[in-house]
Amino acid sequence: MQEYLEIQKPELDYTYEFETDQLSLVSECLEAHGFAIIKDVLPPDLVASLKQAVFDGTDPKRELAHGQSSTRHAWIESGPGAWQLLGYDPFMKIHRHLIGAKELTLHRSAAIIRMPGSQPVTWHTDWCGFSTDVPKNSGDVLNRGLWPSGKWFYLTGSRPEHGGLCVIEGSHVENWEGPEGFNLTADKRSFYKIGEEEKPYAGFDIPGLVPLFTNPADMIVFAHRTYHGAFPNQIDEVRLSCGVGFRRRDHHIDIPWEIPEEGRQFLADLPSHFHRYTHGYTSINLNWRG
Ligand SMILES: O=C(O)CCC(=O)C(=O)O
Ligand SMILES: [Fe+2]
Repeated sequence: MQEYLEIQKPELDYTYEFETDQLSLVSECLEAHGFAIIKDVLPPDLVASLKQAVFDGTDPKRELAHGQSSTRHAWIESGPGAWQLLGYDPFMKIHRHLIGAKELTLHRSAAIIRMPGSQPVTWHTDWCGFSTDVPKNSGDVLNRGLWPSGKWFYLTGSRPEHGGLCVIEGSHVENWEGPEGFNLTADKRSFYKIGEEEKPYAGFDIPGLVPLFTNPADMIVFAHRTYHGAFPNQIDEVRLSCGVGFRRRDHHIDIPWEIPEEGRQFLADLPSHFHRYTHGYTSINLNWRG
């Protein structure tokens, strides 16, 4: 495997890292380049307890082995550890700004553990709006919105050697055709090198690639279409990340699944002062097929 220990933070000719009081600049950067970083969103004690909540919600018995990864979907349903974010005002203020609405509903959430030796995440967009066919899976139901995607905390830091996130600058614009030297896959969710097999690309030799370097308290935001991937975790530290996303409360989604038991339990257990965020909550059923 190629090594990614030596990749340095790039010098770009624009600013993409902002403070929590520069949210209009964040929006402008998202609009212009497709991604942004908000520095120091979380206090250190919250970072520490979120790390614990990522383990508790994703691999409570610590069974993951070297080289493995695991994603906990609907991580917000895993308990009070995750709910702390809802009670942290500076975090909610950022989301109200990004969504452009005062009343928000929990949309999607996830936590990810990538063990040392885990593989790269192949290049993709999270957005499922290229197709307007009847939904075939939960992504088609939930990921066709036009609000920012991403919104991750890499709680052990993002950097190339540690399975960090990388994005392709400018890949968020409509009719983007892929990086130079690549074609989009037929479904437009990924790309492949011209002349090679048509399957999501897993390499990091791509024009426009921006490796993201963040501290545990920093929030990574990208636009709904932005193409991204993640490096393999090549160091001896478990990679932990989590993200919680919202949509406008008045954006109703008709779900074709029953809210699973864990989702119902979450709605029953969530303290009443957080019920303002669960109007129209969909939970997720990854097994649903249309
Ligand atoms: O694990 C990562 O760093 C990226 C995850 C991701 O892009 C996804 O879950 O859609
Ligand atoms: Fe993704």
